[in-house]
This record gives sequence, structure tokens and C-alpha cells, in this order.
Amino acid sequence: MIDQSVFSSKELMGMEDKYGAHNYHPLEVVLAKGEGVYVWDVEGKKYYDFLSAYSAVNQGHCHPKIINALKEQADVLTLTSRAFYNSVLGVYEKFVTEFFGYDKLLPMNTGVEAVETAVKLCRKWAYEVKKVPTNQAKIIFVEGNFHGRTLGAISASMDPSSRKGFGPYVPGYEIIPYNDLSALENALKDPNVAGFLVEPIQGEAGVYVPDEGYLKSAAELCKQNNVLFIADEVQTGIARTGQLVCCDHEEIQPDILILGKALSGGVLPVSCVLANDEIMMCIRPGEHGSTFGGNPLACKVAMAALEVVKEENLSENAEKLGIVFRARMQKLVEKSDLLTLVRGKGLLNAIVINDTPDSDTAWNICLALRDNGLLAKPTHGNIIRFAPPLVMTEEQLNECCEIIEKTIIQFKK
Ligand code: IF1
Repeated sequence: MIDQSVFSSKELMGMEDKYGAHNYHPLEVVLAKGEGVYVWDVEGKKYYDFLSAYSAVNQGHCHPKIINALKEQADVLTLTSRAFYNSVLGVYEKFVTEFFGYDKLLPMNTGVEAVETAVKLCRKWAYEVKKVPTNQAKIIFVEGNFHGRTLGAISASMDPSSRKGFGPYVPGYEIIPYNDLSALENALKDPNVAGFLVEPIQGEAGVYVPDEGYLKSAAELCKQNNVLFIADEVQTGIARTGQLVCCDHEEIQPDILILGKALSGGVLPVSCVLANDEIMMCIRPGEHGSTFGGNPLACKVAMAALEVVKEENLSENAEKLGIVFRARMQKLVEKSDLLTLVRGKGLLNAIVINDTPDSDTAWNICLALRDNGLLAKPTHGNIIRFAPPLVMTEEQLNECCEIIEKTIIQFKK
């Protein structure tokens, strides 16, 4: 076996470049270790992680409770497939449905698989319960969405780099403006509409928070029109925005809830779809599944990951630190010509830079942040997302704000 520690960062980046597909453009830092809110590169330099693997490691890197669950179950049983029952899945399903308040759970692995599952489930419900004519079901999406990389998900995308060159696309979708209730009301007039699928806060679009009341009214409109309200909380769920799921801010329960990422604390790909019986029972044996979905290793890891969220009050911490963070960044916005605004909820935030979306300013600021010991990633040329692990302390957050302030003040275009 190759011992990776004998390679420098430069050599490791060179190997990815030579032997890996070029489907990413990573920030130049090669990480070798993580613990809590910190990561270390191959040369041993320590950083604050302000991406948290796109909000998958909300519980912090290598959380001991989650890693212990992984280790213990790894010695016992990892995978049976769903051809047989396993001794953990039912316990897990009971735990998670009670945790989030739904009748039933359908286990998958990656976020996008759960999105696909939700779309299939919604269509099935439309034909069986709503009595939409065969193959006529329509799902409404919003502009600026990001739901993953499969053909089903990119068919709903408007981002050329996600979409262009991969057609033909999946039919039966309609895209309306985000945060626009009259557009939704209009779209819902078509009796073949089965579902409205939305991110409660748009991550990739640049941490775009809709107006207060938008989600609640959207859910009501869906209900009035017998359309399923489907929330993609793959990124916003699991305490990230200061509530267990972002829809809790408006006290709504989606008809279908999609979770991924931090459901496992970033330890394994674990995702799920939650719904009540009337919807979930529309899918019957043989109609959907996955080799790895519901495997006992994933189930044990995810239960530990959710326990950490409760035991360590991560929602409350995200809410509290988010307020501190935005207040400090607001002061920075007022002080620096480089920034135009800060926005977000809980610990899912972004700063917008006074430059065009196709500029390289955000990227260059992220390089400077890296040199100063903090890792973040632009979502566009002029937006930087800040999403640290939720186990951060206020003292650590203040230190991070100092790094960001210093970097922005000293930054020269
Ligand atoms: C990449 C973005 C974040 C998601 C929502 C489903 C999925 C995602 C709301 C699919 C995934 C990831 C994928 C990652 C980048 C990242 C991302 F910038 F592209 F938009 F987080 F903001 N729904 N988002 O955000 O989940 O199948 O990946 O597990 O490199 O594509 P997945």
C-alpha cells in the first residue's frame, strides 16, 4: 500500500490532476486530518473549517461518539442488502421518524438519491391518490435551485455548468422564480401539478434566504391545491440554520422531507426521505431501493450523529453563534468597501463582495483566508459561504471573525 504521508501537498495535487477526472477545481490545500472545528493539511498547518464539507460535518470532524458507533458496528455487520432484514434498520427507522415527526422513512445514501426518491414518490402519489392521468404529473422547482448531479436533478437546474452538454433532460418539470408566491399560485392552477420541491434556503445560489413567511404561505398554497410540499433540507437540515430543520423556523411540516449530509455527521453517505403513510405507502416492494440504503453501519452512525445534535444543543448553538457572526460581519460590511452585505440563518451565512459574479475576487479572498488559517469556498465569483461545524465555541468564532476581518481589511484586488 502507498503511504500517503510520504507525499507533499504539491505531489498529491499533481496525482489528482494526472489520474483523476477533472470534474472539480479545488482550493489548493490538501487536508490530511480533522478534529472538531479544525482540519490540518499534509504539512501540518492547522485551519478552521468554514465549509464543513458543505454542511455534512455539522457535528465536527471525527466526532468521537459517531466514530465509536462506526467502529463498533464495523466489527459486527456492515451490509446485508434489503433482500434480508437486519438488526438495526427498524430501530433506526423508529428513532428517526420519532425524531422528525413522520410515520415512515425511506433510506438512501447520497443527497441526490433522496431527491430522486422524493420525486418518484411524489409522482407515484399523484397517480395513485390525486388521480393525475398517466405520465402527466408535473413537479414545480424554483430558479437557482441545486439538488445534485443526476439527470433527474440537473433537469431542474438552470446553471449551465451543471446542465449544459448532458441533455436530453427529464420532462415533467416546471421552473418558477424563487421567493415569488404569485408565480407559485399561478403554476398551481394546472391540475396535473403533483409537487413543489424547494430548498428552504438556497445554498449554491449564494445562501439566498427567502422572505419571512414565504415557505409557510407556499406550504399553504400547496395544501389548498392538493399538491405535495417537498423540502430539500439536505444542506439546511440537521441544526445548520438554528433549528433542527429550516422549515421549523416557520413551523411547517413538509409533506416530504429530504435529508442527507449531516444525517451521518459526514462519516458515511446516509440520506433519507420522510413522509406520512398516505404518501409513503404509495411505493410498494420492488418499486424502489438501493443496495446500500438502510445498511446497519449507516443506521448506527446516523443515530449517533442525531444524538450528538440533541446532546450538544447544536441547533441552539447555531442560532446563537449565527447572530454573533452576522453582527460582526455587518460591522465589517460598513467598514469595508469590498463587501456589500452579509446574509444567512444560524451558521449558514454568506458575504457578498462588491464585484461581478464572474470576477475572481471571492476566490482570491478565499486563498488569503487559507493563508491566514481559515478555509471557505466561493459559491460565485462574488459570494463566499461561511458554514463552520456547529460544535464551535463563541471564543473560537470570535477568533475566526478576527481572521476574516483582518483578511478583508488587508485584501488588495
Ligand atoms: C458537489 C453546492 C452545496 C444540496 C442540496 C441535494 C444535494 C446537495 C440542497 C445533493 C448537494 C453539494 C454537492 C457538492 C457541492 C454541494 C453544494 F455548492 F453544489 F450547491 F452544498 F451547496 N440537495 N450539495 O446542496 O447531495 O448527492 O451531493 O450528497 O460537489 O456537487 P449529494
